[in-house]
Amino acid sequence: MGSPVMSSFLQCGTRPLSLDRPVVMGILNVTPDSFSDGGRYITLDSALHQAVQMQADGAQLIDIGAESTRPGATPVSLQEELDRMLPVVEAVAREVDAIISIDTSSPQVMTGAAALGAGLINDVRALQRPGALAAAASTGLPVCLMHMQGEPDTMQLQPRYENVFAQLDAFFDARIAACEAAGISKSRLLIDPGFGFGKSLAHNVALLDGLAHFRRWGCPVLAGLSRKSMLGALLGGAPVDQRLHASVAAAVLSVMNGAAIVRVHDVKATADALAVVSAVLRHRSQEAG
Ligand code: 7PM
Repeated sequence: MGSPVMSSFLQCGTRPLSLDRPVVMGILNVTPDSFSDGGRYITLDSALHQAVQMQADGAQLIDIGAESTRPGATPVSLQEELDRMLPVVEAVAREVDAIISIDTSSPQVMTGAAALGAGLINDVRALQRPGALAAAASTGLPVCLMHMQGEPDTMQLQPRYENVFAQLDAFFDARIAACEAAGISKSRLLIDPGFGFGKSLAHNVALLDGLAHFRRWGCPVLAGLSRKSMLGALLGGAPVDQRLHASVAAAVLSVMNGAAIVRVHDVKATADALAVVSAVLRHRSQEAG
């Protein structure tokens, strides 16, 4: 038996999040196009119900998002994003024993949600909107910086890289420097290569295989592959409701390759699979001592 390894954790507002075992982040969409009854807003009740279920199924983080980043989606106004998001953040913070992550690029949503008890900022635009760096800094919360090439409406048209790893390195170097200059220390940052965000299938596969590369900054790596179209493509064109097993495989590979957190829709299936992975990884670190 080796000596105990240093344990790692993130302070998410008032709550500590241990990263000693793989963490499941459950996805809670509060976009009108994310549910089938055609209603304009997801109901507070149904959002709460989903959050409670995800926590019971093993999600330690609940990622709440109100702005659809779907290619071709109509942009959401700030007021609409606030109106959808804040009541759900407030209710989940009060009722659910999980840390709330907010999937937003809007400074006003970051500060509003933080005041209601959110514990982590997840920004697919890596704090590049005007005012986002200062807003995120003022919350004191950890921030997930995701890489995206282009903007959601056009990013999948012709993704091109000279060298995808080198380009992402340069991006994260610059964003980490910008965060540090704004008073967000590296110990508050998470890194996410942004699967599907301006990447071809070959890029996505290379990034999944080489995920450990992104641990170079010493920040926890977050990976989101759940139900994404790259998995549909690998299955020969499977629709989104036929991607569960591929999503679980992708989550397992992510954690085997060094991800600390996986962002998923199917919490129970993922948490069960990761219990096996976690046992093997703990065995491995004991052997290494
Ligand atoms: C349409 C297209 C709907 C894409 C939803 C999506 C990530 C994220 C999203 C990710 C982090 C999805 C995405 N993906 N945040 N937000 N990492 N940090 O498939 O990969 O959920 S939205």
